[in-house]
Parts: sequence; C-alpha cells; structure tokens
Amino acid sequence: MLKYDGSDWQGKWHNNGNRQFAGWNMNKGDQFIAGDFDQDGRDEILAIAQNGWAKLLKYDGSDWQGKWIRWWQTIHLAYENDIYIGLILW
Ligand SMILES: [Ca+2]
Repeated sequence: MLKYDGSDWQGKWHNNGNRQFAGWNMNKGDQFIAGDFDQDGRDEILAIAQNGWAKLLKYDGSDWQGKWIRWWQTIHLAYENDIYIGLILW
C-alpha cells in the first residue's frame, strides 16, 4: 500500500506477497469496495469473495485489522444512481 505525500510515494504497508491481509485470503474474483462503513470519517475496505464470505478490513495506521466477517446473504450494498450510499447488515 502506497501513500502520496505531495512530492513522492511512500510505502505504508505490504504483506510480503502472502496474498493475505487482516486474515483475508485474497483470491481471483474477490471484490474490494472502499467506503466509510463504520461512519468514523475514514474509509475501510469491504472484501467480498466469490464463495459468499465478506469481511470489513480497517487500516489502523500500521496494519490492517479485520472488523467483522459475514456470509454475503447477511449484507446488502445500497446504491442510489449507481453511487454507493450505504451498507445494510442483518
Ligand atoms: Ca470508517
């Protein structure tokens, strides 16, 4: 993960090529959606696997943390005019 500081790119985080972050095993076909899912003013990443599992991943400034994991049938992404507006959990 890289961050631009205004004059150059800085390396912030990497997984040493192990295909994991915060316990999420990245696979071909995974979807990653950025959004402020916990409404703290900073974006998280919602990872959704093709097998139906979803996990909310949050960067704490030094590493990624898994906030929750659910079966996809218990989440619903809300869109308005093709713009993501919210996440509904049940
Ligand atoms: Ca947030």
